[in-house]
Amino acid sequence: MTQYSNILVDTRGAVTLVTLNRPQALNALSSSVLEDLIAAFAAFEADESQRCAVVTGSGEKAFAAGADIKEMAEKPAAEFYADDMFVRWQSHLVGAVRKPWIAAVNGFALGGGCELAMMADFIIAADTARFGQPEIKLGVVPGMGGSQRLTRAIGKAKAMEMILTGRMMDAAEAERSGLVAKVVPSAELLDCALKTAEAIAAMPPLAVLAAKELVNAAQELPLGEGIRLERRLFHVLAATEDKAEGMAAFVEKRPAVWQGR
Ligand code: CO8
Repeated sequence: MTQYSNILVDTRGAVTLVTLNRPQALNALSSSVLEDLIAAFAAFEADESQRCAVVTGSGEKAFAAGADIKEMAEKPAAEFYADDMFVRWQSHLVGAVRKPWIAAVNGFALGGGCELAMMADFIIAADTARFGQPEIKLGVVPGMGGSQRLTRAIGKAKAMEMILTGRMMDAAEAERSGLVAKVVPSAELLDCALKTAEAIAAMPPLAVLAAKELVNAAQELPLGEGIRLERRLFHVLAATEDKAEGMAAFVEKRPAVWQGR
């Protein structure tokens, strides 16, 4: 298995577990973390045996406390523009990944850490989780989608208040506001995220890809177009062997065996 410097990658059956591993810097997202994540996600996407991933942070304290401020502090504006810093997060961790992945958020998810969590298909949070977009306190704004994804997730009033004040939101408020799918005691976070990922990994693979595509399309498309896309993908899935198997298995009262075709 590939060795990475800033993350740990472990496969457990059909589930890939990725752990951000810079606890001394609260798992701050440096450009080397990004390189590792890009490689790990490409491997996950290409490996047919892998069906769902979980991303979490090492240590009790943080999922990720943001982009690496020490690295950014030294960076001239022209370099931010020339590198198109942040675009690769979107293209490699969102655009190029059709399989589902879950963010298991322990402790701080701030700035780029909150944005990384929101790139996941959904977030499961420990009761210790704290979310925030504190970039304003550094003289900037979110740069990896935070202003857009947070607003879609929790609505304009709360997102505006959080982004303008830089305050943190605790796990209970994040659940109430619709930012996270569920909150569990800290000690149960990884187990819960892995079990959820295993449950998804056991679903028919083509239907999983289509379901992810459709829910994500709802964030971008007008309702009529989204509903038309849903119908088309339903029709495509109706022609698969997995549809025949799933319905036959129900009628015959036996577990289905998925082929992914
Ligand atoms: N980057 C680099 N190092 C960090 C970061 C970070 N984001 N966060 C924490 N660390 C380091 C600290 O420097 C410290 O290292 P050291 O011991 O060497 O000084 C170590 O992690 C532990 O941190 P603290 O001692 O600060 O721990 P505390 O428990 O006292 O505080 C906090 C925890 C509240 C999480 C605090 O560390 C903090 O406020 N961190 C920064 C949070 C933040 O502002 N994140 C947003 C960063 S910007 C961003 O992500 C979006 C990028 C968009 C910008 C676009 C630019 C053009």
